Amino acid sequence: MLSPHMLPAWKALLAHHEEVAPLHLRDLFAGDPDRFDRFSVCLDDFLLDFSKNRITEQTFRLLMELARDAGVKGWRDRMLAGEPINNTEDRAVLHIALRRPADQPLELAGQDIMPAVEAVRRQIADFSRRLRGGDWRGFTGQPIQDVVNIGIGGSDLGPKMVCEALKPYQSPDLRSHFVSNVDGAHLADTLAGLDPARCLFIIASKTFTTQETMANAASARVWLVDRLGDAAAVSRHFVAVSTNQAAVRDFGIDPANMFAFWDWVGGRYSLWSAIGLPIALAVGAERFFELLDGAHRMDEHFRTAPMEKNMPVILALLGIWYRNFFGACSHAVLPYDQHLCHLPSYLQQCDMESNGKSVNRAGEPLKTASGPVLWGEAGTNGQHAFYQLIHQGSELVPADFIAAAEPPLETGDPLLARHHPILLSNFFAQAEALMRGKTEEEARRELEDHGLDEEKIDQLAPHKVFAGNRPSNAILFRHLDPRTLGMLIALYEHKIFVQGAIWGVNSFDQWGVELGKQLAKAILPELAESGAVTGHDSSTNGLINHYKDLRSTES
Ligand code: G6Q
Repeated sequence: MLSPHMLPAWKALLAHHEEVAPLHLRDLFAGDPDRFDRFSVCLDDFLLDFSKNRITEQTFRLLMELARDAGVKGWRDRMLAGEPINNTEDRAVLHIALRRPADQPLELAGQDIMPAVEAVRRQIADFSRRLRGGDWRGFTGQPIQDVVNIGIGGSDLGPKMVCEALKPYQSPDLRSHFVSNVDGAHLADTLAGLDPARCLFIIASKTFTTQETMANAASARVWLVDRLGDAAAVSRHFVAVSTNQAAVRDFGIDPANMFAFWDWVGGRYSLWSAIGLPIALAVGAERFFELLDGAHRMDEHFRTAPMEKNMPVILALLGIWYRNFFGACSHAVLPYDQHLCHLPSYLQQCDMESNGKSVNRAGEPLKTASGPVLWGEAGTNGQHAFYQLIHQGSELVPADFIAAAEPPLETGDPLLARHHPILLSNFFAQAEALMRGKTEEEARRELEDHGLDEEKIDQLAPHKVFAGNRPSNAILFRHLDPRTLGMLIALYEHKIFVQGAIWGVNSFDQWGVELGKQLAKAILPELAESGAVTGHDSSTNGLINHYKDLRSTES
């Protein structure tokens, strides 16, 4: 397979990087009053400002050429047409079908998949209406008050992030909980204080074999049956979301209470499927469908907008510019929105599991770097924690700033309105500070204004200098409503896709998570056996044996 570094545009970018690296964003802005207009795109009220990036018009042209040389359009069309682009698992990648209008057929292996998608949507809407309306009741006849989603990875992070993001739209009568960790503390802490008669458990697992989820599901069942005193209660308190009907039945869940999805939906791309059931229960099916509509809006933008105006393509190319030409190892996601507090960890999975690869689709070692470490935190907390490194550290950390211009519509709370301008002033200021920096001259002048003597100024000035020239994107929309959230998530999904296409990796498998699982399976029985283990390396043997000693002696 042709490595991207062999493409003419890549080579041109390498040479061009030498010219751009010394340029300062401050000067680029000073020299071009239209820079914002030149380097920003709008879709409805959703704005992407990418003008604070270390690019010139020539950089932008070359990056677009790279996308063309790498055949991004072709890969996009193959994905949208349902070709099995997940080649190591021989699967299509069709999460876009999950947010597609039902009356637009989409064929996979000669069959229109939209009727099946629509049937599950109707099942979700029906169940959500019954549960939220109090028609679906627990075993003792009480309405449900707590929904506990048990799942992990893609069966947890998406719905958890979205439920938090749409908190202002949630019904106060129904609380959402998410249990993922196999550490019993996660389940025990969640269940403490819950009334089993008013709990609904959603067992969310594509495979229905995942160790953590199955262990948590089994313990939740014991907890419920012990407290309600009848195994028959399971059918009123457990539903499943899975592709594995046989395993769901074996667990004791009536297949009538199972919500299906399909192997062409990757785990980390599955919140749009029945994996989104907790979202529909929390905010209502209509809101869930608005989320799908928003994602579809972005899908259409990705499909039809010219590359130069295409937000996912632009974000992807900028990421590649920093990763492969500036050697940036990480990328920060900084939502100035408390309700987006789980967005960084959600995107961490979506991005790092998709593009954290070191062989290409053909299994050959990559000759370029691939996905960076993605991290972040809701603003303004990060400002008082790690922003120091982004401003003055030795690493270049490109960042995405994300904010809504207004607090969510649904909340009439004046407290939010009062705080919002303070929050947004920080959103604007941090990106500006990263870009501009503070020169030595400015730093010295400030110290002089504070009345410091020459010696103190000489001593402090180097610490007060900010080099600036630190790139960022800004995403600004009106409200964090379901539709806008759908657009935002789909934007990142497609960005990740475009990057994978350029690096030549399969963004839709995740073999890297397998080895640890296999080893844990082998180690679990060893923990129960008496005597020392000897079959591993000396470190693993030593750790297991120390664990056994600690467990066999009293503290
Ligand atoms: C995501 C991955 C992974 C998966 C979990 C849970 O793309 O495939 O995070 O979602 O391992 O898997 P199950 O849904 O099968 O339990």
